Amino acid sequence: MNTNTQLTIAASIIAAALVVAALLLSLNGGLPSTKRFDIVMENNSYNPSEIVASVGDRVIINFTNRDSVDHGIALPQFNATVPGGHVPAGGTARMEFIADRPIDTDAAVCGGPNPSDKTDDHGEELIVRII
Ligand SMILES: [Cu+2]
Repeated sequence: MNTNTQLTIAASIIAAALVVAALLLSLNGGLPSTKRFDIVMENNSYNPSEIVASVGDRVIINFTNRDSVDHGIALPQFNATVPGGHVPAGGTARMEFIADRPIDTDAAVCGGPNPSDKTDDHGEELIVRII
C-alpha cells in the first residue's frame, strides 16, 4: 500500500465520521448555541423580566443594577448564581450556566425562589424559561 492509498483511506474514514457526526447532530436538533442576555435592574424591576433559551444552550446573563439596593439572583437548578449571590447596588454581575433541562422558574431570590409569587422582596421577577 503506497502513501497515496493510505491517505485516501484516511480521508475516507474522516469523511465518513463527519457524515455520522452531522447525522447525530441533526437528530439531536443541531448544535447547542450560546444565548446572551443583558438585563437592567431598575426601580425594582428587571428589563427584560423574562428570558427564553433552549435545552442544551449555554446561557450568559449580564446584569446591570441601577438601584440603590442589591438584588439577589440564583438558579439552584443549574447551580448558577452571580458572585456573592447578589448584583450589587449600582453595579454589574455576570451569570453563566448550561441549560441542561427544561425549566420555568423565577431567578429573582431577594425573597426566595418562587415562580408563583409575584410580590417577593422588592417586587422584582426574572422568569427563566428553558424549553
Ligand atoms: Cu431585589
